Amino acid sequence: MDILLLRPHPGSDKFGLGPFFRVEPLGLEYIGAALLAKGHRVTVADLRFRPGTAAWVRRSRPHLVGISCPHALEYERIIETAREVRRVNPDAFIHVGGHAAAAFPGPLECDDIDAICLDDGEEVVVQLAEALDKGRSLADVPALRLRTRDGWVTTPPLAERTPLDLVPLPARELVAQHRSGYHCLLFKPVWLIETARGCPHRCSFCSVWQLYERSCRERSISAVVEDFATTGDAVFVADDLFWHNPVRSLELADALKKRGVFKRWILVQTRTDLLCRSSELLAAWRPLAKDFDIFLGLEAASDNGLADLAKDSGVTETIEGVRIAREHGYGINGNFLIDPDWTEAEFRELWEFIARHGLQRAGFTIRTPLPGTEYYNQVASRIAPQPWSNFDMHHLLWEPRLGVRRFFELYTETWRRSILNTSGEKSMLDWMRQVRPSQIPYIARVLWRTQGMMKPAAYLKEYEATRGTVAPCGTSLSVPGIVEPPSNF
Ligand code: B12
Repeated sequence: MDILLLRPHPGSDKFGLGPFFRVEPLGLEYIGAALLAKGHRVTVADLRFRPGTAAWVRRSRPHLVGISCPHALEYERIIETAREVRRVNPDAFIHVGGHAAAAFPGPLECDDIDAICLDDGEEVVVQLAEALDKGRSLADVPALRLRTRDGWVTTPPLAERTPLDLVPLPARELVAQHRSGYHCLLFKPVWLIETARGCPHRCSFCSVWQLYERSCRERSISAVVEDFATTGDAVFVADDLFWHNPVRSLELADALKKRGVFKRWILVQTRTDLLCRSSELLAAWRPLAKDFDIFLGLEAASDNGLADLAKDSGVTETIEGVRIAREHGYGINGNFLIDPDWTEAEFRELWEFIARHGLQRAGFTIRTPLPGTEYYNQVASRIAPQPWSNFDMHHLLWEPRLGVRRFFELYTETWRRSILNTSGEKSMLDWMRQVRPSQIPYIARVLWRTQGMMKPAAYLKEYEATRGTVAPCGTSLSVPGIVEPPSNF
C-alpha cells in the first residue's frame, strides 16, 4: 500500500522559541519503519520545510494518509491539512495520531478525518493498513476513534502498551531530504533520539503521564546504542524523564562509551529531585558530549507553588539539583510557569529566586490547562471561546487576576530579566562575540524575535485579536464526551 505520513507546520508559533527548535518527526519515522517492515511504500513529508500538501498527495498517490498532531495548539492546522488531502484525493483514508490527538481527540472529530489513533502508532497504523488493504472491518483495529455512519465510535484498546523494541530503530532515511533543516538554536543538523517513554510523576499541567497512566517503557540498551552510534553530532533526547532508571542509565552510559560514542552536544530533560540523587549518573554521562545541556521543569519559586502543581518536589531540590548538575559541568536550562491567578507578590518572588540562584537562562510560559489533563477538566468552564492555537503556553485563556494589561506588563518584565534581554546583562555584542561569523544572522533573528517577548503591546494585541473566535470544527473547548463501544458497521 502507498502511505503518506505528514508532519504539518504547527501554525501557531508567533510567540516562544518553537521556530528555533525544529526537530525530526521521530514518531512518524518509527511508524514508517513498522510499515516498511510489512512491505508498504512510505513517504514522510515534513511540511515545515516543504509545504504544499496537495503536491505531496499528488506525487505519492496514497491510499492511507497519516497526519501527526503532537500538540493541542495544532488542532486547527491538522484539520486544515486533512481538508486539503480530502480535496485532492477524496479516496484516501485520513488518519490522525500523535500525543495531543491520543490524549484529547474530540476537537479532531470532523468529516475530513476518518480515524484518530488513541495510542502509539507502530501497531495501530500497521493493523489499519492491513485492514484497509484486505477490506476487513475497521472496528477490529485497536485504539481508534473511528468515524462511522452512526457517528464516532471507539475501538477496543491495545491488549498491552506497545513495547518500544517492537520497532528497534526509526526509519531516519525517510526524512533524509530535510535533515539539514533540523536544528536546536545553533546546533544544526540535530538528531532526535528516544531511549524511554513516559513518566511516573503526576504534575498537574502535563498530559504525558495521564495518557500513559504513569507508565515508563524503555528501549533495549543495544537499540539505543545503535541509534546513538549511527546518528550525528548533536542530539536532543526526547525522553520525558531522562535518567529515570539509575541502573539502566549507568549501563547505557557504559555501553555508549564502549561503542566509542562521543557527541558535540546532547540535550536531555529531567527533574531536579532526580538530579539530587544522581551524582554518580551525572558523572558517568558527562564525558559523552562536549557540551551537555539539561532542561528542567523548574515550574515555581516556592514550595507552595510547586505543591499547587503536584510537582512532588520542593525548592530545596531545585537549588540542590541545579548545583550538583553545574558541579558536573552541565548547562542548565529550564522553565517556570506563570499563573494567570498570580498577584504582584508572586512575580516578585520569582524574580528574586532567579536572581539569587543565577537562573537567568530559564524561560517562562503561562500555566495552561492542556487538554488531556485533569487540570483542563477542572478549569474548562473558565476558558473563554478561542482557537486551539492559543494553547501554546504564551496566551491567556481567561482574564487574569491582575487584569490583562498588568499581567502582561509583569510577564514581559520577567522575560526582561532573562539572559535573552539584549538591553540587560548580556548585550547583542556579547552574543555576537560568542558565535562564528556565519552564525551571526541566525542568532540576530533569535534575539530580535525574543525582544518581542519583552513588550506587553504584542501580547495585548494578540489577546484582543483572538477573543471570541472558535475552532472551525470538532468539539471545541469541551471536555471529552462519554466513549461509546464500537457499533457494527
Ligand atoms: C520533541 C518535542 C517538541 C519539539 C517539536 C516536536 C515536533 N516534531 O514537532 C519542540 C521542542 C519544538 C516542542 C515544542 C513544544 N512543545 Co513539545 N514535545 C516534544 C516531546 C518532548 C517529544 C515528542 C517526540 O518526538 N517523542 C518521541 C516519538 C517517538 O513519540 P511521539 O511523537 O509521541 O510519536 C508516537 C505517538 O504519538 C504516535 N504518533 C505520532 N504521530 C502520529 C501520526 C499518526 C498518523 C499516528 C497514527 C500515530 C502517531 O506514534 C508514535 C510512535 O509511537 C513531547 C513529549 C511527548 N511525550 O510527546 C513534547 C510535547 C508533545 N510538547 C508539548 C508542549 C506543551 C510543547 C510547547 C507548547 C512547549 C512550550 N513551552 O512552548 C512547544 C510548542 C511549540 C510550537 N509552537 O509548535 C507537550 C504537548 C501537550 C499538549 N497536550 O499539547 C508535550 C506532550 C510535552 C509535555 N510533557 O507536556 N516540542
